[in-house]
Amino acid sequence: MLNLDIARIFNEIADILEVQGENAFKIRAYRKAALTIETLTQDLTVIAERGGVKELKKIPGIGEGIAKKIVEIAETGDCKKHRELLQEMPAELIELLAIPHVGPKTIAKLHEELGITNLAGLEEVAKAHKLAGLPGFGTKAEENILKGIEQYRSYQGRVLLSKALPYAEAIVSELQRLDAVERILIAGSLRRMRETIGDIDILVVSTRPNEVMDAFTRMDGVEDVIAKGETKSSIILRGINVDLRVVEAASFGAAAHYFTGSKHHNVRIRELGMKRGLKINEYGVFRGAERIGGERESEVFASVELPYIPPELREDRGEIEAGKEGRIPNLVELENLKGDLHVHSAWSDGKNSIDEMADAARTLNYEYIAIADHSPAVGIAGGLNEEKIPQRLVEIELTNHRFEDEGVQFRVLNAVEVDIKSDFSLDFPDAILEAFDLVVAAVHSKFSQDRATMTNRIISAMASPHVDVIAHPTGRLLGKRDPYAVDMAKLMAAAKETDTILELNSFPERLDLNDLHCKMAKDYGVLVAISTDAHDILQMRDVRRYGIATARRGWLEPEDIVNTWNLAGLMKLMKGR
Ligand code: DGT
Ligand code: CA
Ligand code: CA
Repeated sequence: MLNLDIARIFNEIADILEVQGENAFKIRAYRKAALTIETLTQDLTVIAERGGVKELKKIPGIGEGIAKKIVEIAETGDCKKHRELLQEMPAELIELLAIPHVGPKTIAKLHEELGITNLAGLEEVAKAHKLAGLPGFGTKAEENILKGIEQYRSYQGRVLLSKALPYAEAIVSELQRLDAVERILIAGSLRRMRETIGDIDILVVSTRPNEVMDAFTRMDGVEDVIAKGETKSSIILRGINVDLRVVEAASFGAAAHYFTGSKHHNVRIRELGMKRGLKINEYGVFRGAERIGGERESEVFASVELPYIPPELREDRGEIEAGKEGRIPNLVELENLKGDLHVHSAWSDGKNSIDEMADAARTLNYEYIAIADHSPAVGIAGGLNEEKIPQRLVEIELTNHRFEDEGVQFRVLNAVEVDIKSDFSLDFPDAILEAFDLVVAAVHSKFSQDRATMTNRIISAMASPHVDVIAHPTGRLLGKRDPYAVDMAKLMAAAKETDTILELNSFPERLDLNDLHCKMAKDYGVLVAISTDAHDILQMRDVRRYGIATARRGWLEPEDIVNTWNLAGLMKLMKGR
């Protein structure tokens, strides 16, 4: 069983316990274990088989009780507690947690008072206005739930990139072990790193396709085999559709190009081929009956006189014209990042100390991080208030002195994520803001303001002489919350005018700026910060890849991104400092 499956079991246990109103401490233990397991690099079942409970307990976040359950899962493939809980609470009911505006308490009430067990039931009572009568519910709550159901439906069938990518990578590493597999590649929207994924496409080169297909359809987690053939098979794996195609080595490049898409990009390439009397398909590039290329992907591009185009650009958004004119951008890469301009510490709602965040950043080869804890208005427990600012600064300076003593070139920046309130004011006065090295500002409330108001609210923050970066500029949460109404062109123009940096928040449910906004920022000459908004050290490391992918889809080059600059260059950009 994969680590991800085990994590899913613990998350489901936590969900059910939450709906049952169980002890918060217990629930957190399961969630924490799930999170640890998701990011673990070793195979948990192997650890369990070799070292049992004793070894498992050495993993941070895994205690006695959970360690025992892991051993049970490793031995039996199942967890008794999980099974029992699923009998008490139907899985369909728990799935309702994925609907925006539906939390565990709501579900408990719906279940107890109205006997609701699934989505159809919930929608029926909401439409019949039976919710508004329940204690603690009003017409507003009912409207929100109906809206939530709509949003949930519009994303159904597509999953977040961050969910599909680890599954695809697990499939690749499993199939790679087969002798029959000569080459393997993730294709489709996943290779293009779209923010959501319809299905996973995998391409294999093999001369023994039957062996590959047998292994593929028998993998752990396969819920259904939809089709099984010599060249193509299709399965449902943990709720996600996966297509596998096997081709011969001579077709690998052509197939990689074809199955990477996008469809619109492919159509354009095929047309260019036709103009040159060529036929381009998933088997190769042909002039009449003669195959003139197709083993390598670059041969497909070369056949129509184009340079190699990176997968993230293949959306027919100008990449073909750019290729013709030699303007394919030199896209930013993970290795280009020199720091992170938006992370949290235990001084607000982060989990790690400043020291721990700084040490972790050093292992990523960074030169700086900005600890941008929340201002008080956000209302989270322990926001950074006026008393804590100097206390926190002492800690930041101690960390910086330590690095100086060690002769290490690294700096922790004294930063803040200041709230842009609904009345347009910032949550700290200028006298306080000016003392920070860097000020990140963001909207966290009254998301429903109209377009003109919200646009002006953000622009007024940009006009502050202290605000350097606007964080998550549209506030969207994929599948959960639509972007707030905001005039992006006006924001871009104002950012340019005020020399304000726009954040690309790398959280996979945010990716905000999105890919199109990144391209727009480049056109406006607005600089972008690829930030993680990490609340612990693992997030700081793991979330970056999604931000980088989105920046690449937005055509951004290293010089467009402020946190690829060195510290001296970065500090020159900061307003009035
Ligand atoms: P998805 O799965 O909805 O996130 O998006 P894709 O791009 O992965 O689309 P998918 O899985 O339907 O097909 C994989 C690739 O196969 C697609 O990117 C391009 C290629 N493809 C599929 N259908 C067609 C087609 O009708 N014409 C052409 N030229 N290519 C196609
Ligand atoms: Ca796909
Ligand atoms: Ca597909």
